[in-house]
Amino acid sequence: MTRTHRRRRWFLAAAPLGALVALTLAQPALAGTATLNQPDSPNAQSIDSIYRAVLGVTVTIFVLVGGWLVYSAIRFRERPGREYPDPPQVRGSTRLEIGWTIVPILILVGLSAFTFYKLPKVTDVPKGAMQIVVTAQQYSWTFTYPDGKHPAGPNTLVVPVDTPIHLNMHSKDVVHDFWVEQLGQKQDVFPNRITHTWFQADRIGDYTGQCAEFCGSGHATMTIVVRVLSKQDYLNYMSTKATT
Ligand SMILES: [Cu+2]
Repeated sequence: MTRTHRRRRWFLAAAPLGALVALTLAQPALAGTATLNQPDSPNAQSIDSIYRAVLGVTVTIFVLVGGWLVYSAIRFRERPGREYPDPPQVRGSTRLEIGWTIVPILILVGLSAFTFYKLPKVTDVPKGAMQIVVTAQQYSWTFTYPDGKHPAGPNTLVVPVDTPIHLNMHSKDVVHDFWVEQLGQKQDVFPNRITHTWFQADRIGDYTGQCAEFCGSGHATMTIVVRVLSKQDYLNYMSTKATT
């Protein structure tokens, strides 16, 4: 094996790891390019970056392995009138076997470490978040504010922009699942138990979501709208609602 060959082999082994590092470093520049919907909350952005890291590494491996396979199949195909001698018959290669054991382990350890690094940003509710009680029932959501009001009616949650919102959720009947994709993770909602999720919308506008656990014949109508207002608009909204 020549030095060039050895170098090329190491490059092929190191490329997926390099891709992981590059993706990790390039995250701000690539924001929102890999998923269908733009994440608009820190927890949703963390989920998106984990997704992009896994996608980047797996696509890199797929291209390298698939590319090598296609190249070999074309380059060494049988052609009429040409004789190819049998390639050298290799039996056992300690270096190769250690290599293809260690490289996948390093890739998996790298992806796990990145996931565990990002996970607290997905699950941990920031201190001082606005507390909202979410009550799920067949087939609607009720959002109750700290003052006990639920001004927007069922299925609509009105919140200020750039403010952490802590959802304390329970169900009156069966299992439901709160999911507004652009604002973060799915979270199951149970009877007799409180589950938590949070978000902090960084853009003004309406976000749509859906109960993500089949809960009966009206499940499809169990939609969610999170209406994000500017802080001033939110204050105006709440004061007009309080007087009416
Ligand atoms: Cu439901």
